[in-house]
Amino acid sequence: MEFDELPEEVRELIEQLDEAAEDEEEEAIEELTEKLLDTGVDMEAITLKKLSLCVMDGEEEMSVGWTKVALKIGIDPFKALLKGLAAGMSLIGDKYEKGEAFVPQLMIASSAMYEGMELLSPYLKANSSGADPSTVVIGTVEGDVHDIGKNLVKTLLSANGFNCVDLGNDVEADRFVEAAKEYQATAVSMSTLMTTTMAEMPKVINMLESSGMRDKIKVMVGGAPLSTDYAAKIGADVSPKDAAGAANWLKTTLSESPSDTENLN
Ligand code: B12
Repeated sequence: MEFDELPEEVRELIEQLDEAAEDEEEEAIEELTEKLLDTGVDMEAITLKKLSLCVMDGEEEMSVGWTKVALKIGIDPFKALLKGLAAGMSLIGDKYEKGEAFVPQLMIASSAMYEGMELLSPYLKANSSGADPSTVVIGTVEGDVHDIGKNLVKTLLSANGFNCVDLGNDVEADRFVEAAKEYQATAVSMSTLMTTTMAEMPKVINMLESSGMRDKIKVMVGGAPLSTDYAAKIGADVSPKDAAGAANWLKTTLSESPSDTENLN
């Protein structure tokens, strides 16, 4: 989707909608959305692209405005989150890695993502079968403060009916194990974005083993530097590639092996 290739009339309406979003003018947002729909243009593609660009540029009001558009035109809220808002974090992340963006821009971008995400959260409905929710202990490992991906995993797990105990970031290995025991967790989800902190993950798994909890608990690990090979090597159950994969894997696995969902005693 390249905006330059859109008809001029459409580009003008998009610009007006940007301004309405920036000024938080609800009625104008609604009206302009209708007008854009009337042009017959692919509004879903436009909105997803705009969501990612608003996050990349750290435009909080515009991110909220375009999230309203996404809801109005009925984009699946999970899609709006992952292919729109979160995709914008990846765009700014790539720029950062190329030296084209800096830490303050990353922080502003993440605020723009969270603003939109807050608006979506009531629509990210629990998708559980009515069974008691299983508990997942979730966190970013010790030494690592990156928590945007971890928060996405939490959002998707919660939306799928899991009860998440969020330990936050920079979490010491024994806190994962203590929380798993305290909350009788069915699974532990660990994130890390840095190669230097990956070795925290096997520590947690070894502790779960030595306390006799490992065979009753699923362990998911994730984050950009992780591979499925690494996950297998350290004895994790799986390393799905993204937040949606994590929620899907856990749901499927638990429904296939109900005995594994029994609480720890
Ligand atoms: C944003 C960011 C920051 C922000 C973090 C803000 C926050 N609250 O999280 C700030 C500015 C604080 C930061 C700090 C640092 N950062 Co930084 N940061 C990034 C950046 C640009 C984007 C990360 C991000 O949020 N991506 C978007 C999210 C959505 O993606 P994600 O976390 O990967 O999550 C997805 C998947 O990985 C997966 N996932 C995540 N967790 C889990 C868990 C499970 C179970 C599963 C299944 C899946 C899963 O699902 C998500 C998608 O759905 C990356 C570069 C990059 N392009 O990734 C560098 C990067 C991670 N940072 C890096 C570094 C080095 C640092 C610093 C040390 C300082 C520095 N020199 O920049 C400090 C770290 C201090 C510390 N002790 O932790 C390096 C790490 C290098 C390495 N390989 O070790 C990177 C790769 C940049 C680089 N190339 O230098 N950073």
